[in-house]
Amino acid sequence: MQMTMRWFGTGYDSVTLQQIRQVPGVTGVITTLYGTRPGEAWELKDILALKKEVEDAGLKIAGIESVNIHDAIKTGHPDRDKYIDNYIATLERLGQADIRLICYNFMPVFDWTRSDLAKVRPDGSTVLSYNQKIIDQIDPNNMRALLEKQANGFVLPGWEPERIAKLKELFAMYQDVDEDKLFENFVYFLQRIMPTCDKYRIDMAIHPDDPAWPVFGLPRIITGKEKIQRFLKAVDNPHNGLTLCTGSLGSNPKNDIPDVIRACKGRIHFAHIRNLKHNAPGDFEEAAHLSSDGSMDMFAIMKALYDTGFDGVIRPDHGRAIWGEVSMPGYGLYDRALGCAYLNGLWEALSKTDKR
Ligand code: CS2
Ligand code: MN
Repeated sequence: MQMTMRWFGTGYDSVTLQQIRQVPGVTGVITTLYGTRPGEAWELKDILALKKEVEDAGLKIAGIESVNIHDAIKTGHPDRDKYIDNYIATLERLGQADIRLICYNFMPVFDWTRSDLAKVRPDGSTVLSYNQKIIDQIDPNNMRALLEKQANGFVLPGWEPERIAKLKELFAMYQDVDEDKLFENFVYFLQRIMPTCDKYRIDMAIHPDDPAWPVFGLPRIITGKEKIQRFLKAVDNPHNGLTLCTGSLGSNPKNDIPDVIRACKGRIHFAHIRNLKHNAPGDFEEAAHLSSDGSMDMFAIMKALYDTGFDGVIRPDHGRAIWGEVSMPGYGLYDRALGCAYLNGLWEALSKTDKR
């Protein structure tokens, strides 16, 4: 496996490449052209400039998170082919720049959803949390204001202000899109991009829905093992794969993550590893990566990856805000660096135990 950290780019991230370079075992970053909008074709020169900046700092671009998908593609709007052509142009240019891993999601309207971005834990750290009872009382039109207030001045990933500003129009676009329709549109998109992925050997890695159930009445299609297997089968190409995000899939405690890992052997191209603490059904908060701080068995998760021969890219996912750090919620340096050290330790123990 290749250990990486997510980096949003100069001007968008409080963490620097120089800091990431000093986290033991981290050799690459997962990044994006954060200023682009869903539906845009990325320019090769912008991709190459980003690549140069990362490489000048002694790191590599291990993959892109995300190349976001325009809502016309998700809703099957008559305009969708134009946006898929742009997506293909972006993939070609990334392929030309030798970047071969793309994380993206197919969630309607909202990317991840949380009810609080700074819940205080007993040790004084703060974390992102979700409580369905609170979400049920929120008008989705107020979600943006609620999250922005707690974003420490950063633009949140997937919550592009220009897009979210047109929330009423967005909800209207999805009015007739149920789960089946969304799935059909997803398959249509994948079938159109696969020839380009084959040509450049690009691995597409869909991110699971977060949380793993419908929110605000919007359909969700990547929520658990059966649905994941359904989409892997629908487009049965090794380049059509999964981002195994433990925090997103694990939001539903019924999802047995080691079992999902074993069932998707060979199709997991990217792993987001983080821990959650479940308080009650539909009520969870993020935790430190260490198993004992949350509800998940991180050893069992890493072991399933190890045992299935996972050799893809991995990153610690959201961390807690600790030691007074101010950053984009979930994306500070300190707790994610602790996460890297811990996950690297589990991996070293797994591989040395195996070899002896
Ligand atoms: C990420 C997602 O910060 C997060 O929660 O895991 O925003 C993820 O980057 C997207 O869903 C992938 O497109
Ligand atoms: Mn994730």
